[in-house]
Amino acid sequence: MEKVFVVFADTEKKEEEELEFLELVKACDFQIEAIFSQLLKSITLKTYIGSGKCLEIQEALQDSDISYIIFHQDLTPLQIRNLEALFHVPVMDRSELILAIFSRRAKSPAAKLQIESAQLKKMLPRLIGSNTQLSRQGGSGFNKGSGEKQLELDRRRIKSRISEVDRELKKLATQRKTQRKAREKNALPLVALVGYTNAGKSTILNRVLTHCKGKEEKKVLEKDMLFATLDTSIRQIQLPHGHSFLLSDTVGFISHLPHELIKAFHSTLEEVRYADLLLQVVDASSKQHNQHIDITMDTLRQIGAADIPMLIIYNKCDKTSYTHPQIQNHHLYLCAKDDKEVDYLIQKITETLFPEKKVEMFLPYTQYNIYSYLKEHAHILKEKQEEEGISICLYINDRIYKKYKDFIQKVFPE
Ligand SMILES: Nc1nc2c(ncn2[C@@H]2O[C@H](COP(=O)(O)OP(=O)(O)OP(=O)(O)O)[C@@H](O)[C@H]2O)c(=O)[nH]1
Ligand SMILES: [Mg+2]
Repeated sequence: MEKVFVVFADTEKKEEEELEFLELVKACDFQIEAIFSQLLKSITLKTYIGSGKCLEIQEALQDSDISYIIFHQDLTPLQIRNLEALFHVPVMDRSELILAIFSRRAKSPAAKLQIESAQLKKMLPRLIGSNTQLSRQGGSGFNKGSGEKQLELDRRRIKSRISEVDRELKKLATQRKTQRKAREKNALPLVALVGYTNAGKSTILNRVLTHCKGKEEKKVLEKDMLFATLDTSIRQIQLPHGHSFLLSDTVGFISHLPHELIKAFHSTLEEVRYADLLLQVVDASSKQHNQHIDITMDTLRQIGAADIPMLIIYNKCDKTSYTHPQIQNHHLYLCAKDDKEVDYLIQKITETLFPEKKVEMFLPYTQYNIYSYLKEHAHILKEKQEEEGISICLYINDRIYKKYKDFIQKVFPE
């Protein structure tokens, strides 16, 4: 495990943010050797932190084998350059740390390319008068240059690699578009899980899957770790009475998600834009959950998905004093780890996607095939055999309503 120093320096103390940041550092598999905190009166332009704190870090670096010094805030290229010159150790800021996590976790070709594109774009403006960046980006295949000529060469190579990667990404986006078209042909509604990282999105996907299919093999990774999920997974969910829908799980959001990353992930998140229903999962046990909702809404606006109907799932209620399961309009209070509570969610999704009417029908005995069909595809409440046929009271969806309109005798008010 690589050892790191973490630096918190801000004009005010932000405890929750700091705790989250330490989780991010751990998610990158770093071992935290020391934490340096400074309450700043003002930000020092050249080095972000003050000279006294720089000295303290320099002293701590002696006889240590630290791989990175990680700053909680985003730094300017100049600040990074100055700090690296001072410490002789690579310096990472928040954006770079998030990119490093993504880069270590990415598995699919699309995710790998998206991260490479983001890393290269972030690296480019820093390549002016410095060559320390290239040597530590690891995996991008560029050697440490020396002198301006080498630097210019590196810049050109990076630019051409960016074009290459973006071309590949476009190809993958076209493939996804074809897959989406095929799905649209199937006319299955798409439900997308969205929300802050670690809220329980993947857990919900797995529970809904198990509940509806009882299959284990198509499960996705759920883990108490920030950014456990990077790729979009889509699963078909079969409901009773013949309904089906698609459920997608995707990368979680976080505050200050690097701008380059959002752009790079645009096509992955594109699935979300085509959803018929969003399930925003919120970790109700987090003190920051209202802020997490704001950040999720902001991110949804950025990807053009803010107007899609949404259910908000306050998850992990077992760790709170909220009553659960509980449904209040579009808000659900749940513990996704409890199978019975997942039932409520499935019920709510079904009602939202396939709204049903309560009706009374009369089917002559000559139409027994319709009766068999309804037994399988609708929710029959009451039935009575009469002389000429069967009288049934049942819930039916719009499709069935239109198909067998002629046999409906009464529609109950909602
Ligand atoms: N106590 C409790 N823990 C839960 C609940 N739901 C999920 N978890 C745990 O929360 C952690 C994160 O769950 P995930 O499903 O991986 O979260 P995610 O939203 O997919 O996270 P990312 O993919 O990292 O964005 C796991 O350790 C789950 O076991 C719940 O209702 N109660
Ligand atoms: Mg996940």
